[in-house]
Amino acid sequence: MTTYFPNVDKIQYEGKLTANPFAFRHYNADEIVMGKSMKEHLRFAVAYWHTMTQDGSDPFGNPTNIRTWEAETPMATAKNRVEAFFEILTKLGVEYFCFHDIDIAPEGDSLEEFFANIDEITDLIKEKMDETGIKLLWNTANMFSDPRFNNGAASSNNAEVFAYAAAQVKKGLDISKKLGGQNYVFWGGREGYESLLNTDMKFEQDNIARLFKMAIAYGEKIGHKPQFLIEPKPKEPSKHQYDFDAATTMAFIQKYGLEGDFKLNLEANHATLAGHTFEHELNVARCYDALGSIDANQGDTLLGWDTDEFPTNIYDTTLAMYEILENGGIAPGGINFDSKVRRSSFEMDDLLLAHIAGMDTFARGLKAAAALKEDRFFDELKEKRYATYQEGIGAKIVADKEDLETLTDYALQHDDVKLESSHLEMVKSRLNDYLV
Ligand code: XLS
Ligand code: NI
Ligand code: NI
Repeated sequence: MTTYFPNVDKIQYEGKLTANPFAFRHYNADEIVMGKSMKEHLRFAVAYWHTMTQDGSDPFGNPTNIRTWEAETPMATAKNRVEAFFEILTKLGVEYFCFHDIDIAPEGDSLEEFFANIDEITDLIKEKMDETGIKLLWNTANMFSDPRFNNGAASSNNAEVFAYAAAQVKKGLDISKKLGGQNYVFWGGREGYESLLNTDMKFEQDNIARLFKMAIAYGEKIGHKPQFLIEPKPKEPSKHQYDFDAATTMAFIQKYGLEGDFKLNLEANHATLAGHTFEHELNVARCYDALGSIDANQGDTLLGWDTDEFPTNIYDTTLAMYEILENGGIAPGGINFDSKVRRSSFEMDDLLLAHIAGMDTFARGLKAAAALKEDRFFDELKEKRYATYQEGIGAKIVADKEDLETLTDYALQHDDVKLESSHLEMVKSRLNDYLV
């Protein structure tokens, strides 16, 4: 059997003092944190697109990545990729993966050929899954790259495009069933508009909901119910995407009565593009009991686009993991590295090194978040901050026993309101103690 990473064995936990770059320094899969192993908490997944198909090109430069799986024909390359991908997963000890239909199989010259290619490649993937025990976290249909999706997929002005997208979603659900997919994602890359001058926004959104309802109905028909997820993003490629952020997407989900079947897949870099922190988006989702899964990466605050960098910021992963602990975990979702190596990290081994960095950063986040939770750090802060609702008039307000008239009587007697300082600088400094 060919190995694509001949210099690297299965990556082990060696502790933070190790000099071995191909070792985990913080991620110790079986270590128990708050009653659960790290791997159960984190449910890491590798993204097929960034890891297997991204070539390092950008709008100003040619591909840079050296990828030894390139072969004579697209189908031969696709098959090599499956081998290499499972080698990566196995060596990293990652148990889940995610893909778009076009990542795994060449599109060929017709939809029929595309579907046949998908069937052949998913047979191969299934064999590998059975052999290794690796599972499918989610798959999705790429309904944004091909020129036919110029004006969107379900939100396209052209009904034939809608039909084409529907066929891709049907196939996506068929392969989800075949591979035991735990979730199914919709990211509406071009479900938005370029100009309101020629756009019927309500009609387009009604159509998106129509496609989602068809997906629910088809899942029921074939007896396969993955958790459906919508991945919000404010812009790029569209100027304005309908699933702008968690709150906007929840309004959509509620408007169309999709709460029972849909949750959110939240991505760190999309949060920052929307002008939010990642933890804000996770917290919004939790308010609606709709935190489904996460796309782990990080953006660059100096750049205004989706740079999809591997997460290395422990402040961010700590606050994200805190939200996940508060959520009681992320299953059946997971932590998918929707992250790509920088253009200058072009060697094969960088794929492993980058994932090790991301996994270690999340492991540190998990440990810090667990300590914050065990110490009741945020709980105590918040209990103190909202203490006036624990007794007296506050307790009556939250018990819904007051109204505008009774509160006016109260306020007239108590108009000398005293506030307490938040001491926020001290709080942030104490939080730092958990990060190192
Ligand atoms: C792009 C998105 C995409 C989704 C899956 O910005 O993050 O990769 O995760 O279509
Ligand atoms: Ni994503
Ligand atoms: Ni993204």
